[in-house]
Amino acid sequence: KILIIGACGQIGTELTAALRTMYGIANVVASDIRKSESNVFSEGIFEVLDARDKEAIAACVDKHTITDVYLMAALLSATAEKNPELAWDLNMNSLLHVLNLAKDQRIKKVFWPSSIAVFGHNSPKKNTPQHTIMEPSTVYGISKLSGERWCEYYHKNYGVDVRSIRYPGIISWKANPGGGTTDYAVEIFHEAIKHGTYTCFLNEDTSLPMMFMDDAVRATIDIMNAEASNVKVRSSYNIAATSFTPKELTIAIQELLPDFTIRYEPDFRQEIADSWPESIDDTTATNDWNWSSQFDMKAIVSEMITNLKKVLG
Ligand code: VAH
Repeated sequence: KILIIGACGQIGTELTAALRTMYGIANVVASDIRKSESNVFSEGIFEVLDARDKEAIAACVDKHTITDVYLMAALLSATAEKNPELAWDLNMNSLLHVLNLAKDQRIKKVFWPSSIAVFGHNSPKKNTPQHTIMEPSTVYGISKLSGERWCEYYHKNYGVDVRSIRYPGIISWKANPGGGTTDYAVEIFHEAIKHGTYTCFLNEDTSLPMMFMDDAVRATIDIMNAEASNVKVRSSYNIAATSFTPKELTIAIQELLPDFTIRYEPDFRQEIADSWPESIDDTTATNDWNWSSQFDMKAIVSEMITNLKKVLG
């Protein structure tokens, strides 16, 4: 059985729905520090669970005979800068609790999300390689780079079957992101439809790697289902779909919403974004477990506007 920790987050919500469709609702236990309003959780098992509580996680694993854990709980980049100690505690200790359960063979498999935030100012900016200089300057990036090192260590020294992906900014309409720097790329659609205008917290030419949620969820399930021998990278895999700037996104939105206008008021998140890559090389993931993205920027804009028009009415 599967346990998703942090199931109510942006990725967790859609991952819960996808895994329940795939494996049956009774075989996927959702958990988070509190239950969200999403109708995804109106059926199936939900456990209130603090990802920092080692005993509570172990008890949940035993209660539901869990074999696979998807650990999606974390403070994202912007929030983590405001709460460094909490971010380190949650992002790091939750991973060590789950890795130790796998080391003690109380669970069989772990998925843990990393991020392009593991790269820093002196990493190559364009087509950032799978293996390169990594000097993250954010609390979130430091916790994700440390987590990658622990994942590789537990695999190498204890044979733990942990698999990981470096997510780019994720764009979705079913669940909102919380406290990230790439969140502008979700907020902009809600504001465009509701108010016809958006004040962007990054400047117009900030290019960042981005991905539609459907691609991210498929990548997550695919790497978990890949043959263990094909998962050669046990730190975390680069994956990519598209990269764009707020200006490029605005032009694409205006093709469908011609009256949309944008203003730019960069805030503290500009410095975070400036430390990250502009684009990612994901050749290794393609070679090892056949990864390929399906949604480019135009497709993302169409999906977001079509669906948000229905949801927002
Ligand atoms: C964030 N959405 O903005 C997350 C992600 C690469 C971005 O890590 O912090």
